[in-house]
Amino acid sequence: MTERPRLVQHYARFLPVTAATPALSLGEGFTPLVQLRRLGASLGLGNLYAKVEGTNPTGSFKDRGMVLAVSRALETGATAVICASTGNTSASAAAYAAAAGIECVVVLPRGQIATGKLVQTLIAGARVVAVDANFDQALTVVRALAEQDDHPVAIVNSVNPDRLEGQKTAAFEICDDLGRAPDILALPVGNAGNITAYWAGFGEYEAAGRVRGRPRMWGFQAAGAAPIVTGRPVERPDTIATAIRIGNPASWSRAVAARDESGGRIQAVTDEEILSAYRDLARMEGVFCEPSSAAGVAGIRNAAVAGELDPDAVIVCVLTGHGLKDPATAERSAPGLLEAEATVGSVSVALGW
Ligand code: AN7
Repeated sequence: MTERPRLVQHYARFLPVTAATPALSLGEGFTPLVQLRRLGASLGLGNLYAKVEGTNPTGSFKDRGMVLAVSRALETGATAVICASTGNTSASAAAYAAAAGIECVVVLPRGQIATGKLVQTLIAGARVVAVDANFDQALTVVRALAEQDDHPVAIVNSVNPDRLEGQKTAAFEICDDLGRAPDILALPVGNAGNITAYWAGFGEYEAAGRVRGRPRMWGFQAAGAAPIVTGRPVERPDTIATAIRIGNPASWSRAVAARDESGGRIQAVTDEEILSAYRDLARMEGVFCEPSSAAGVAGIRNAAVAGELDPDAVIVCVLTGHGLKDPATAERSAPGLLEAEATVGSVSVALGW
């Protein structure tokens, strides 16, 4: 069999791996960079792109870091991984733990996980504990559990540095595809690991002489869960974008550093703005992401409308997860069915032809 390149091997010189690190892979990374021609034109932007992370094996960017975190957990002799999650981390952890043949334990906020993510986690055999609490409280419990000495368990939330190391690879791919660094990178911010990882990735690629310059980092939080924007933790975060319903991000200070060192911004977008961008990505570009993932596009649209963007700027929006993760929100946001009888006449009437 001819082997395609594996993500961790391809970028190994930038990652904490050695010959002793188990080579685990589900085919993560190398995701498409899609030019958003129609949406870009509607905003007066000639170089608007989407990094479509929903094409990863479990349908989100989390696989980039999880492949490394689980490989390294194996290397150090862990027999289980544990995480708190708003859904995508758990789906990814469950899949890579299954492939590695180790146990996966998940603690998550009851009733707040999109259906696709929950069933992905369960079908892969993870043991899932639902708690009547939010993500931040679930993460606090998981961190304490991981520190107990009597269980050889590795925490695979983004407080695990291997997660962020792996997630840097998305920045490398964007630079490789564009042949340069973008002017602006726009992305949703929840626990703030991804913005931290991208900033590190762009910095390392520049330092290695692969590109000149680094993008400004533009992070967007949902208005009901925007602690970095308001400057204080949100006790009861609330947004339709359940993936980023996080009130006290673990990588808060590093996200602020990425913003400030890059001359960027971290702003809030409303649920209406998120859903509008989510629908338009599907209707105008054929790109179906989950609601949270559209936060970057919503933020870019606000900036374009405010006249803050150079029409020629190279802008990449990271679409962090696949639309099929959250069928309920899709169903509520999409047009309904037309009804007809099974005759040419009746269908024509229904279509208004
Ligand atoms: C689709 O799965 O925190 O700012 O537990 O699933 O790095 O946290 C998910 C986060 C953006 C935010 N988009 O990234 C989890 C979890 C999607 C996500 C984010 C998440 P970070």
